[in-house]
Amino acid sequence: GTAQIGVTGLAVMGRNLARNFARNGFTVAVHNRTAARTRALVEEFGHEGTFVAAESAQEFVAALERPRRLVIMVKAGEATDAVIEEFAPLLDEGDVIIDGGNAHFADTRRREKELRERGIHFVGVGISGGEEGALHGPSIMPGGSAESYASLGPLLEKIAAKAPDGTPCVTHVGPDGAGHFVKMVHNGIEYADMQLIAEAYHLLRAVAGFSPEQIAETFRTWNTGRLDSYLIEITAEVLAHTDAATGKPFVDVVMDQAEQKGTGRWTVQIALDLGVPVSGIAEAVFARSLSGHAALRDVSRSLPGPQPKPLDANEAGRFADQVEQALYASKIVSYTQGFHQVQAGSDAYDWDVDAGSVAAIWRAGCIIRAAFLDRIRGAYDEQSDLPSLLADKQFADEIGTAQDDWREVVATAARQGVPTPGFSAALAYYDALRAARLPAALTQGQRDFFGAHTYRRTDREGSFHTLWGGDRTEVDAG
Ligand code: NBP
Repeated sequence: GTAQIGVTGLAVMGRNLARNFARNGFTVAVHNRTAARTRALVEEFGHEGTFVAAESAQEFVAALERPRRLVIMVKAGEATDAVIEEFAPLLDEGDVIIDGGNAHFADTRRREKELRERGIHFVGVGISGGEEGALHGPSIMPGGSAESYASLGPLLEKIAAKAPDGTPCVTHVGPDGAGHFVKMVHNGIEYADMQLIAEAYHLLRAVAGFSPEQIAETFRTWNTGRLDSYLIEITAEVLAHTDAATGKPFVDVVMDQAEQKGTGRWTVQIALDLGVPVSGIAEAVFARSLSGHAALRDVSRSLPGPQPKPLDANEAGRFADQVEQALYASKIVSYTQGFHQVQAGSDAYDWDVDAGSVAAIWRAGCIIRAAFLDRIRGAYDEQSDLPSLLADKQFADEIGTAQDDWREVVATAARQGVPTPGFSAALAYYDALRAARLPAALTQGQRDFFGAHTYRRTDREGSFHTLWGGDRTEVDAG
């Protein structure tokens, strides 16, 4: 075969990824279960590069240069297993199967192990940036063996997004499921970012009394500063958009029930398993599910509580500045939590993930791309074993500066009855970490009371139990 890479699964993502490889000078074998898609791709985009269209699995495999590199871009789940089972028997030792779908990292670990035992490299790759990213340069998060990255990396570096300093947004994240794990956390952080922006919007609308167009303008201004990011940019676009049918702001005619495809939920599920407090991401996932409970919201609408009273113009401008501080501080916290989860996954599965490299490859191509990520990369560059982003002096200083406004915004939201689960959870996380003593001591006492679960003491080693039902003396519990 002559093709340096093959792509099977030519729906929107696979097609754009294949075109991206071809536009970068690679010969690309293309294949799809339904051959009409393969023919359509070559007819429409054949002029963009060198494609080898394959109708059958055998033809596809034969078209590939060895060791073969074969990208699967099909619907995540059973389809991925079906395609692997179709191709694996046709491959030779040392060939590389790449799954670019949104797989759960546990599935990737299972597939990698099974294929490794058959002599085939399996690389689970997180790809972020949607269809545009796939075509013009996504952020790419490959897992799998170091050996497979040696063969695959140079191709991925060509097609990946480039950070402002020119570095390709791809790195070997770590073995087996590390790439898909990091992609999952990326999506969790994306949920949190979106929720925080939504809360800022809600406050500017209800408390500052701004119109959607004014809020778009505010976000455009924020986007020239430290909040400079793709999500803030598109938020301004959405808010400035007018619905053609009604002439109303677009945001006012869209049903206020958020949907989700599930990667944010995975992040929280896995965080629970790993015991990582990703409260910001969890609140973002729950906020979407709450919004979808239409019947529950209907019966709750008449519950007592304040109606927000818009501020006068002077106060509104000052409040908007405070909201910017609250948004920025909350964003630092949600990235702190996300990076904690990356670290915890890396420790649990022995991946040795380099947090700074992860921040670096999120700087462009993906949905959470932002100037901010270069700051995070810088923090890890300075100290690669940084225990928490909040341990970075600059981030700590910035939160320190923001905190009065942040507290004021959360307090105002509570007084005016505007829900801000993201801002509030982030602030609670921050204050819990700062606390000299937590009421967890009382929790331990309660657990010992009803379940003899024992506790440790501040002044001595060991485990202890108090005889709560008896004379309340303390006994050594080992
Ligand atoms: P879809 O997720 O809609 O999958 C459609 C593709 O899967 C078609 O090529 C279809 O072939 C193929 N397929 C299915 Br369905 N079942 C199959 C089977 N049993 N055997 C062989 N092929 C099968 O495509 P997509 O939206 O392009 O996404 C592809 C992957 O990329 C997904 O895992 C997705 O989660 C991930 N992803 C998507 C985005 C995005 O923005 N859309 C972003 C990042 C990652 P057919 O043509 O014969 O039906």
